[in-house]
Amino acid sequence: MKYAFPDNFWWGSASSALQTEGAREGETTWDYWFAREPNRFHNGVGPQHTSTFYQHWKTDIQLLKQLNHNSFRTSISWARLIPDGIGEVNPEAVDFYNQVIDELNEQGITPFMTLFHFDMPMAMQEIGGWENRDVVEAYARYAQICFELFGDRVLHWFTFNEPIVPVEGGYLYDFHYPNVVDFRRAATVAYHTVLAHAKAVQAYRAGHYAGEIGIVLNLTPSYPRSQNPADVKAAHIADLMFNRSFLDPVLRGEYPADLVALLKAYDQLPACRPEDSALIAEGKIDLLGVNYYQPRRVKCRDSAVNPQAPFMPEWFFDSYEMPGRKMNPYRGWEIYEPGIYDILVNLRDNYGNPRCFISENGMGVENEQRFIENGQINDQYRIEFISEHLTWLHKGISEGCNCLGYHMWTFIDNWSWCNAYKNRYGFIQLDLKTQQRTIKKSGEWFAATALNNSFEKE
Ligand code: BGP
Repeated sequence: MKYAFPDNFWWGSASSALQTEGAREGETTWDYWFAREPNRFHNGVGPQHTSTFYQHWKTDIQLLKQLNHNSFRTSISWARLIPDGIGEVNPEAVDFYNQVIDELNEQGITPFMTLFHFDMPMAMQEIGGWENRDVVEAYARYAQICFELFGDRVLHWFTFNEPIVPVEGGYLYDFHYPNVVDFRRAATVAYHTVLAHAKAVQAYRAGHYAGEIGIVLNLTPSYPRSQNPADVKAAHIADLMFNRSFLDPVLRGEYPADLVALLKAYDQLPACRPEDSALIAEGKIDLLGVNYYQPRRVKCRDSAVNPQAPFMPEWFFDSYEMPGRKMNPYRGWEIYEPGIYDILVNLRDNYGNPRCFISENGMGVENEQRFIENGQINDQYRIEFISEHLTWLHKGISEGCNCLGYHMWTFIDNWSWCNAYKNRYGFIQLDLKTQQRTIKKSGEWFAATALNNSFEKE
């Protein structure tokens, strides 16, 4: 069967500044943490060992062209542009981003720009990071500076990438700096991120720029183990905490009432100011990026909560390991292709069918060299992964979902936070020693699909 996509469908991939650029001035929390606890990073490889986009951007953009991308998302590094977060703009950073943006446009590849992809300038973290409202102001200034500098040529902006992840990693589950475990502080970080988002949207609207502004959320559909009311309630609470805590403010302009009531009941609400709700209402977006990697399966708890334990989302659910689930064993994530369709249908039916696109989807695999045939990685599993997801995406579009494109994570194998280079995601293989780039089979498959705006599958 042939799966054809709408005209002008966005075909591309996503990456981020910190994971690709290397050679950075301006310290981030990642540099600081790595210097102190290198053992937290796979094989002790830190954020300075990234895929050298800062040097190779021009030839890398040629490779994007070879992959027939018509669009590409990366991020601006706040710490590169404004090393102390709040002061002088670094002219070299302005030159660098200008060159990248201009080259992308010249090559017919529409740049999509994220303003914050997990990379907090250390100077901002030192004053409390997202717990401090001054950082919200500093971010709003940074966003405004980006719009002024690049807004004439970048027409698709994203305030944040996966804003729930720094909340989970940094303040609940100890996999990002500052390694705090404290729900109330986590809720404050999440709340201030929403305020920062809304301030950036406000500034963008006030500047009457030519393009559009949105956010990228990692939506993990919450599936209950069964239709038993206790399981259904567990899935509902997980959905409120991990999806709707950002989805509702950015699409509806307000928080779900039952999320607020739940946090209030457990005395976990952040400090709010009366003027905040009007600001949040102004943060409604034009375009939603959806990152989809895995579903979340939950069941009700089997045991009582230890009242002495720190308050956690898991007070309300246990994760559920569905027998027979398909796994990506390298990343430990379930692969569930219909999830992409369920997300789109939920957006269509419950959120007014917003303009959206798949901004990340991908499969990290370890030791891909074992698949080399005639000098090229033959990653059939990735082609299978993409085409299966695309058939579900296609079904969503044919049923009226407003999905405008599909971007893969990622372009060239890049540095993956604490996993460093353990799992490879790229269309293009990176030789860490020589920095040589070689297109994988999946890259060729994607290039053909993008060119034809369609693919064939049994
Ligand atoms: C997303 C992030 C990316 C990227 C990807 C793969 O959550 O937006 O930055 O890293 O996941 O995940 P990981 O690198 O953790 O394997």
